[in-house]
Amino acid sequence: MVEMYEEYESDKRLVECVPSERQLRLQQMEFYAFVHFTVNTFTDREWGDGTESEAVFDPKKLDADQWATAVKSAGMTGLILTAKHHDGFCLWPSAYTEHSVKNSPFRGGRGDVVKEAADACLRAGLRFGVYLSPWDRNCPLYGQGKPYDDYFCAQLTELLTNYGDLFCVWFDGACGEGPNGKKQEYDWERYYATVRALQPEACISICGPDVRWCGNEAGVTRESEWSVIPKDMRVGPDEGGAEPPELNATSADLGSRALLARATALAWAPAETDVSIRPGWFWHRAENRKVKTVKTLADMYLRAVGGNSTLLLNIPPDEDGLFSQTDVQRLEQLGALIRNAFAVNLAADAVFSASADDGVHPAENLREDSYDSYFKTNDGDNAVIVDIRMPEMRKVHLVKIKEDIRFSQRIERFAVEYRCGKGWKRVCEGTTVGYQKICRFRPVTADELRIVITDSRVCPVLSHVAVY
Ligand code: FUL
Repeated sequence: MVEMYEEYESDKRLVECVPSERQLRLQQMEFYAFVHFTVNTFTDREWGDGTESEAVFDPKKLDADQWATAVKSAGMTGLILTAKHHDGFCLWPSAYTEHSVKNSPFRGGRGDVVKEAADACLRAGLRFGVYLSPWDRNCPLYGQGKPYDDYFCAQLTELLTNYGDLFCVWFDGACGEGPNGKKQEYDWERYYATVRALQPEACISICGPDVRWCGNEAGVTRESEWSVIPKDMRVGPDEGGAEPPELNATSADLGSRALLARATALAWAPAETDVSIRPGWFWHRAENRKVKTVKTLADMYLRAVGGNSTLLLNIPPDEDGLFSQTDVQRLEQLGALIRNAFAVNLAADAVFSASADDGVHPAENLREDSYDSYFKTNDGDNAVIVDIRMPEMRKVHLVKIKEDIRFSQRIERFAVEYRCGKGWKRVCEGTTVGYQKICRFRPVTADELRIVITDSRVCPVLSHVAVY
């Protein structure tokens, strides 16, 4: 083993990069909701400028249980609420500003939307998280350095201590000018330390170390989504000495072997695909007929959740404080579609075998969807064929493959084939697998399928394979 690792020195670095427990938990949540709600909902804007009167915030029928029920119906596992967007208006009665629900007509000035949402999530069995924009276009302290950081951390502390366990604190990267025309340099390390101290299990997302923005707001997950990327997005020159690329969240390649070889340090940074069910993040009457179709949403779901990313789908409440009926219906239909598609695992009674294993972790371990057991080959065996023999001919169109990412992300190239007479026909080819790959293809009728792994950074470790 030791000799092997010396031989594979550069690959060893890759497999040592693994998710933290909080990252693994969030990845397993797979699909969760974003809820964008603030004064913008009433002023018909996407970005408020901070001058809005608190009086405009008046959702007369707000019912967070309606949100939670709809979110649940889609099969989502959590909800992240915009506690404060760029306009600086707080959906909770913060003690540090007058620009909040406490000066609005909502519940006679005694309301707290964050509390109502957190409680509704608890009742519905959803996990709860908060979005907090560091960019604050209302706060007079913004742009003054430490005084604003003090203000921000005080508000963060309110959110981290009064609303139960949070699964995520979502820091938006947008940074513009405040009311006095100045920009603020955020003291990120201090913000992170505050979250870690008060909610150590919460992931710090996007502008934070735990979850990576997929790089667009259109719901497009990369074909090859890597969870191991260069730490701080910095790499050295290539072999020819060419200038290092400027990497950021939108770069096409964040995790190829060639790129990682030039990185001084690596980080586990799982992708999150965020997208709104409507064109805007906030509710606008003019977009009531532009709610994404179930087909579009299902495609995004398969591409993200089936492409080594989580999916964060935004549903904005309207002026009444409710999800609109169209949105609610789409969520219900999407949920039904997903539940039906994955209702019966056609490989549950199949015989699993492999061209090789390490003698301790056989292919039969792939039947169970759990990390209690896994399938693994010997060190150095980076190509392997996993065979799935079902007891009869069955019509299949989806194959789900999961790496055991506690051992990092290893697979670089694979294909799925089915037996056709004496030969094999390929139905899909892919690159990364990671937490979960869902391969979709035209339905075929077969009693035997196989997964051909042709390239892996080190010996592959899989936790589960299912067929639908
Ligand atoms: C962006 C913001 O500017 C948008 O308004 C929205 O909140 C999106 C999720 O993040 O940076």
